[in-house]
Amino acid sequence: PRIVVLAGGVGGSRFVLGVRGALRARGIADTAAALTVVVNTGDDLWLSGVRLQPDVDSITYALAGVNDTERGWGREGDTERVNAEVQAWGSGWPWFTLGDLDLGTHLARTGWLRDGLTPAQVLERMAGRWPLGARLLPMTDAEVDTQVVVDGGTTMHFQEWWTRHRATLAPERFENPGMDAAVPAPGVVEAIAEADVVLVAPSNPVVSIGPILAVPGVRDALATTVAPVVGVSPIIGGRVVRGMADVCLAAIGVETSAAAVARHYGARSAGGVLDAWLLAEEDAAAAEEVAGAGIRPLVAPLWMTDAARSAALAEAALGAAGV
Ligand code: GDP
Ligand code: FO1
Ligand code: CA
Repeated sequence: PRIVVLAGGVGGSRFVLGVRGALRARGIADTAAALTVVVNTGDDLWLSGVRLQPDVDSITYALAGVNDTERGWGREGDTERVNAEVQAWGSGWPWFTLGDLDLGTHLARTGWLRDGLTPAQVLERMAGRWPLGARLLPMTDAEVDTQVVVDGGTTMHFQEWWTRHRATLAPERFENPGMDAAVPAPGVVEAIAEADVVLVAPSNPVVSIGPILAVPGVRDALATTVAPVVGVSPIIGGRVVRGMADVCLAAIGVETSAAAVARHYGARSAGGVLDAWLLAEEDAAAAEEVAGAGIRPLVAPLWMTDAARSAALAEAALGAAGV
């Protein structure tokens, strides 16, 4: 089957690992030919002269098996010698750490960008280092970093709001300057059009999936593909599993519940993006509400606590689409 996954960082990478695992369990050796991941680049930023792509790197490192699984970002066993020196110069942010190995990625990426490669070309080159078992596409080649407007009108980069302030400043809204002029990266629209199924990973609906859907052309591609679009709830038992997605949801007026997130994405039959929605057993009571919104509800175990559970979840999502 040809599978497209829309994904952010931590939730996205666990789910993508699950899809790759499910394909392998089916005996598919060349999973890269079957699996395309459209990755959020709304978290990206320039810092100390290098381009950071947190969600892209989380997925790349996770598929390569070199990620720090505790923190959910960066490289396993990384050190911080260079970071200490950069900060001693007063460069960067004192509350934001760039690991030594991670910096190698940012330097290589920035060098290729300066050589004139597009972000999609850079990612293709970077992905070639490891047998990732998936094709990774940035959602767009445009720089559409997320800005957060907080109470009082102050605007800051999403990373400052998320990492420095831990989402404690009430957000008024999220903005992606330049988004109106952005286009999907090469291959994104084609992959969606030619897919047998599109999966929306259990990622942050506002700042991970939101920016992907906001790239002009992506919603149209989802509306017109013959592939079913199946989403997986990032909310289990009315709670975000990890992180501060609840604060993001509140800012856009969406309750932290599996049903509310499904209604926020909307039914494809009513101008939204979903045909089906996987809910946790803990949220089974919300199935009726999801069905009422025109989205087919399916109850499944949604905890991605290990590779086997993640693969079982991915298999359930594929099964929901009949692929
Ligand atoms: P980020 O970019 O690193 O913030 O990660 P994502 O946006 O891809 O995913 C963050 C979301 O993943 C969180 O809001 C969690 O609700 C969700 N998540 C994390 N672990 C799990 C899990 O085991 N199961 C489900 N269903 N969602 C999860
Ligand atoms: N998150 C932190 O909480 N503290 C950090 O110092 C930090 C550094 C960092 C460096 C590179 C990178 O790709 C990600 C990094 N993250 C860090 C994670 C990141 O800020 C966010 O969790 C995501 O952007 C949200 O998806
Ligand atoms: Ca993210």
